[in-house]
Amino acid sequence: KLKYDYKALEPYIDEMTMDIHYNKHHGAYTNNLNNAIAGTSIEALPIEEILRGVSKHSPAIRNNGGGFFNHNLFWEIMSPNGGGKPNGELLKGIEKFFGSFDEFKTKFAAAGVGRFGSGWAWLLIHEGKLTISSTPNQDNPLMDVAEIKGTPILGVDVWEHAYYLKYQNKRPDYLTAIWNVINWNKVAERFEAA
Ligand code: MN3
Repeated sequence: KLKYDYKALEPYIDEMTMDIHYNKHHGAYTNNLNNAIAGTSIEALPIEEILRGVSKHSPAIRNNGGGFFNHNLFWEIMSPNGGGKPNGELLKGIEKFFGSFDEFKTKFAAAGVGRFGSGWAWLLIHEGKLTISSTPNQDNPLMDVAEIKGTPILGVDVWEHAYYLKYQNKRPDYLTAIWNVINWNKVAERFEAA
C-alpha cells in the first residue's frame, strides 16, 4: 500500500498520474506477475531472487516481475516530506563518486533523459561503487540480463505514464521536479543495507 495520498506529491507529481500509475500500471504488473508464477516452483521465492535469475524465466516474469519490484521501490523512495539533500555516508559517497550532489543530479537526469523510449534511471551499488545507470522497459540492475548489475538504491520511472499528464513531452522537467519528493532517508537506508 502507498504510504501517502495520491495527491500528496503535488505539485511535482499530480494526483491523477499517481492514481493511474499506482492502481492501473503497478496493479497490472502485480496481478500479471502473480498469475505468471502461480503454481510454479518460484512462487514462494523473494522477488529479488527471481529477478537475479530472470534469464531463465518467461518474458512475462521479466516484464511484470521487474514492474512489480521497480514500482515498489519507486513508491518507497518518494515522500511528501522529501527533497533537500542526502546526508551522512550517502552524501559522502555521492561526493566521492560524482564530485558533488549537483553533479550527481545532472548525471542522473542525463541517464533518464537519455533512455530512449521507456525505462528507468538508477543509482546503484555496482562492484562496491555508487554508479548511475539506466535500463529499458521494466528491467533493473538486479537482473542477470542487466548491462550494469548491482543493488539499486534509487530508481526513477521514465516511462511516459509517469509524467505525461503534467509534463507532456518534457521529460527533463519531470526529472528536475522529482528531486523535491525524493525521500533521502529511505535511499540512505537502502545504501547502508547494500
Ligand atoms: Mn511506471
